Amino acid sequence: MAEIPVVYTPESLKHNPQFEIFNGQRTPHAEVVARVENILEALGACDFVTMETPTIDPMPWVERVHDAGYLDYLKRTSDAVDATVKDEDIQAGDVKAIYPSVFPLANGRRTSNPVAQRGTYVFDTYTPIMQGTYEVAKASASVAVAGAEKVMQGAPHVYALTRPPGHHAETARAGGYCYFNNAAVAAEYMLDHGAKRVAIFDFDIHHGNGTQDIFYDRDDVYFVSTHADPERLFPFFRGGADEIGVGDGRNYNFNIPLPEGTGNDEFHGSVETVLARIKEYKPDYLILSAGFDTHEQDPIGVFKLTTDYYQQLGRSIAELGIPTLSLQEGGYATEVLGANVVSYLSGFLPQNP
Ligand code: OKP
Ligand code: ZN
Repeated sequence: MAEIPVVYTPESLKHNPQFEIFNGQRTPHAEVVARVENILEALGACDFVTMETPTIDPMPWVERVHDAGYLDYLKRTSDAVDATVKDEDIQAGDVKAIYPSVFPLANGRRTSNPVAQRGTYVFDTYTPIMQGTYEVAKASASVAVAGAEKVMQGAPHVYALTRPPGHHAETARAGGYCYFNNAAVAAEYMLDHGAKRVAIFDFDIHHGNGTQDIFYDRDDVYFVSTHADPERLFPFFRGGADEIGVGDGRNYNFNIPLPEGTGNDEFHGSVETVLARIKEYKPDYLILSAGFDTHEQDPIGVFKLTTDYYQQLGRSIAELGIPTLSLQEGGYATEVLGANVVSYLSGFLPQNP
């Protein structure tokens, strides 16, 4: 039986963001531990996966992707959350967390004030920094790097259960539940180990603004994304079809915004367009930013894809014949997330005649 290697770390279970601030209100956080528990349960009942935990230090590649000031800020801040947030300032039972309050003006002025830095290095009020956040982000990036290593060692398809997710994290800013950009880190690892061209297809319902930002002026990484129209959904300020890259990167960024209500057939039409473009690019490797918040039951998504559809998606990707690394991004319909991942992965298995 063909097997799909899965890379995963129990460190992911330590990440426990409790709430988002939305409309000034405290609302339950969508990116919860139960997500990864549900995926693990589904994979555990699956006979075609082999599980491993990573041992690689991802920092050499994280440092290629992220700004030194940002990494320093995230480390300093997450190491000091327990001391910074006073016991009397949190509600009983809460995990201490730091959220930004003030965001930079467009005038470019910089300041070292810690309150100002919170908004300099984090772009929304959905992405708290807790004690240990830096370490858990590093563990997630290490899952991505270990997955990249396995693909480069010859595994045709690898699934890396990255949590926290990564595609919204820009060079110098966290946001959208993301701290380190796992897809970008994996791509840098591949390029550093001999790959000449890497394609990234991001099919999460949210545009991968971070990944786009990181590779916007480069032609060695082709970033392609299908997502809900940013007029409708987060991250709002990126994801338009007119964003095609700059300089050497011109025409190496390809966005396909789709309307609310997009179902299997319309979505798959766009997937075929995307895969044809990727084929033309002739990448050595293909990274998938695999978000399942396109599912019909997703509480924060607006598409109508079904669990069965993800197998067709996986199969079409596999038919390209390019070695692939799938990285977990979003997906918040917690009870069906594992089933969606398994359906997707089953599409990569050789087909029985
Ligand atoms: C992260 B990933 C709902 C607001 C949520 C943030 C979405 C982040 C998505 N309370 N907005 O791309 O799945
Ligand atoms: Zn998403």
